[in-house]
Amino acid sequence: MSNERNSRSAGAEKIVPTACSSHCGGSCVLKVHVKDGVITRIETDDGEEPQLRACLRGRTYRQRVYAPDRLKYPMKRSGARGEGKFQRISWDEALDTIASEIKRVVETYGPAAILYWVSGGDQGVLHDTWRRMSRLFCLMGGYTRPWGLHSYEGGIFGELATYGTAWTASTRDDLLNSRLIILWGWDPVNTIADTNTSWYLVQAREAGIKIISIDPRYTDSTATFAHQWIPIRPGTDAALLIAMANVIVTENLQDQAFLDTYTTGFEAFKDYILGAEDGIPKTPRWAEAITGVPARTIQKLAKEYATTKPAALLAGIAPGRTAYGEQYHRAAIALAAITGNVGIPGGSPAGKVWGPLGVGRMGSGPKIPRNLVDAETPPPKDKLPSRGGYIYGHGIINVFKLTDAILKGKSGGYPADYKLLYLNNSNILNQWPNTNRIIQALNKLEFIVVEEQFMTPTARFADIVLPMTTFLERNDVTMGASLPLFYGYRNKIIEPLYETKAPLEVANELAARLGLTDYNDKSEEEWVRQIVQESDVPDYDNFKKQAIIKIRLPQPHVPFSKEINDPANNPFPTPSGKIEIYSQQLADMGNPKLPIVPKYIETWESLNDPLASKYPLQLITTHFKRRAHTQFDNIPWLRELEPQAIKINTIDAQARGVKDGDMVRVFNDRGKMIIRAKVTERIMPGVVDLPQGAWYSPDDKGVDRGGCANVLSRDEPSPGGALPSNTALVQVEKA
Ligand SMILES: Nc1nc2c(c(=O)[nH]1)N[C@H]1C(S)=C(S)[C@@H](COP(=O)(O)OP(=O)(O)OC[C@H]3O[C@@H](n4cnc5c(=O)[nH]c(N)nc54)[C@H](O)[C@@H]3O)O[C@H]1N2
Ligand SMILES: Nc1nc2c(c(=O)[nH]1)N[C@H]1C(S)=C(S)[C@@H](COP(=O)(O)OP(=O)(O)OC[C@H]3O[C@@H](n4cnc5c(=O)[nH]c(N)nc54)[C@H](O)[C@@H]3O)O[C@H]1N2
Ligand SMILES: [Mo]
Repeated sequence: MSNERNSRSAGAEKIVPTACSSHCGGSCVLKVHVKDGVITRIETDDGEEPQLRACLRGRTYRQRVYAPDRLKYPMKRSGARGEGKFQRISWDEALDTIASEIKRVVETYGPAAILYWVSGGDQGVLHDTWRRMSRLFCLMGGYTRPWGLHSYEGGIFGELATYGTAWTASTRDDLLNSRLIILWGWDPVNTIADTNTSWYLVQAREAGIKIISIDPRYTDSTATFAHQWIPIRPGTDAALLIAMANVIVTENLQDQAFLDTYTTGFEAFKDYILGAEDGIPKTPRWAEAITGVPARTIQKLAKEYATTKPAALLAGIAPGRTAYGEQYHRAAIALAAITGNVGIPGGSPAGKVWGPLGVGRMGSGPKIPRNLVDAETPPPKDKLPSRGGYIYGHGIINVFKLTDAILKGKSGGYPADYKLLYLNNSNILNQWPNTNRIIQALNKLEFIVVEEQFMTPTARFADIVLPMTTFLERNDVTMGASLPLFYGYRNKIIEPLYETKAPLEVANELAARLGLTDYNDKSEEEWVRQIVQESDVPDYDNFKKQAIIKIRLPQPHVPFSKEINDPANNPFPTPSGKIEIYSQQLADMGNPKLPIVPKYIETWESLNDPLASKYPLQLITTHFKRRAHTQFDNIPWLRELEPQAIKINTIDAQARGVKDGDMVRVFNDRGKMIIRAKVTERIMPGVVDLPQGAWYSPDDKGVDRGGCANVLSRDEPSPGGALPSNTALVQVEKA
């Protein structure tokens, strides 16, 4: 019996399993109770270990599905952009209008004038990726597709430059083989990155493995797992790593045999760290002045890392979301190589701590024809090749340059003038840097379509808003980014509410109106079947019934073990076949901001910037436990947990006469907000933290009352393409 029919059979309550995957970096089991076609409650995995237990967000999903503010009907804008005035229209009117606007823009300006962006709002293979609409636009001649990942473009850059691949993550069970674990800018208790990371860290702690946390905040992870907390000024991590390398080399603690066998360019790096290159030895004292970490602490940390083997330097991705964040990632990788911690159990290649493993296989859905817009535009100069299948690697404009590109177009040197923006699974007004500038950019566009579940800050700027299903109202599959790794069947548990539609259905109807007769010949069910057939899952019907198939790995996944154990037959995928501490590819780029060996480059808006006299506090914008970015911010049960507030150290608060719970004004030249202050010792002086993802909600003077971090952030990507969302100076005053 199909689950659809299950859910409709009167009276009896059914429990249908499915996989939550809501842009949080994890993926978990939900067991959804349904009675008479209505979800009555949600439970999670209570089966054999390792379980995939959902967090508070997954367990409140019922409130999200039935939220009174769900978008119910297609709507067209009837007021100014951002004003929030909309009027209900029929699906026919909505789709006819969108199709005719797409046609008009392609005919008048050419396909490059169409921008399409999709983020990770949800993670179903069929409905929620960029494929279905990319196919549609490519059949129309192409579209402008930005490249770059919000999360860890700095990490990808560092990994590609040094290892030649961005697939460097280990499975978390390997942590139990370590003797020392360094949580570098990482708080997995709150920011999920694989469902069970905390579970393995608990076991590591219980096994007596030493854990050190390096973070401007005394995080929940620090409190729960760490033996030592080393606070550090944001954006200075490369300096700390480079000083550690200085200590290791000065004391001759490097793994010279490893360096000789597997790496190139150590000598050039040595010249930099010892000062032969520029006359400045990168000593602990040098780094103390930059990072705020005492020289003695640096000395001890360096020796401990070099002499406790194997050691896992877990390079979190947040320090990489700073200006020149790619240097932090390159320096971390260099340090892992210098100490011979690459490719061995319990070590860590110190690439980004989170990312695909290359384990398991899943089909991919609709095929995408060649994008002629990409083909006609020269590739960007600063992008490294062989991105290892990263989907956000294609395209011609860095996503964080898009605001500028919309505002300036050809006159600013961009390949086209941009006119139409189509968005799904993303909330860019809130999540891209520099909200006020994005507002200007959105106001310049001729037509904006947003597919959404809620009237988000971005949707308020759309000309047409399309009401979409949640994943519980359609069939799809996903691959869980977790340990255990798993294949997840996302069962359609209830019928679509109100007039919502599933993404593929919208694309089908648009394609028909655009005359694209060969757009799609498969139903949802046929697509899901095909995707599963292309995967390693043997039995479709059983998969649909069980929903979760855990992949058991015989042993922890250790990246680069082949390259280390049998180097003759397994060169690294770099031009030299070695770990490239020195990169000829970067030398060829000739960009001094992308140096050939990892270097510390002072960020813009650092404490030495003259701007610091006006705006003396460094702002970081962390991921929040009660949201996945902007998602779930409107869910009452979750709102009860913790209010949106800016965290400020007691010393900084006292200097401003601010008490815990007071309202404060936070501002810089880019924007202003009024928000509650959380006064705490758990953040270092000089740094404030405003959790990202709160919904932008300006008052009538344009002052944000929602606490949207990007009102304050700067829209300039790091040279390697990263979103520098942890680099900004602000001032805080009592409101
Ligand atoms: N609950 C929840 N979980 C999530 C998400 C979410 O929105 N909510 N989002 C998911 C996604 S898509 C992503 S990309 C990841 C993001 O995951 P992360 O980037 O790891 O998360 P953050 O909370 O931004 O930052 C982690 C830690 O880095 C510290 N930090 C910030 N700047 C610096 C710095 O310059 N140096 C050092 N040493 N530390 C610094 C912060 O204080 C914080 O404790 O999280 C995923 N998981
Ligand atoms: N200042 C600052 N800014 C940041 C960050 C930071 O750390 N600091 N982090 C960055 C990072 S790492 C990331 S990944 C991005 C995240 O940026 P986004 O991915 O844009 O943020 P989300 O809130 O996940 O937005 C997803 C939207 O998709 C909608 N959605 C969910 N499911 C569906 C669906 O099935 N169909 C449709 N059509 N819509 C759906 C949700 O309602 C939501 O509005 O933010 C980035 N921005
Ligand atoms: Mo992300």
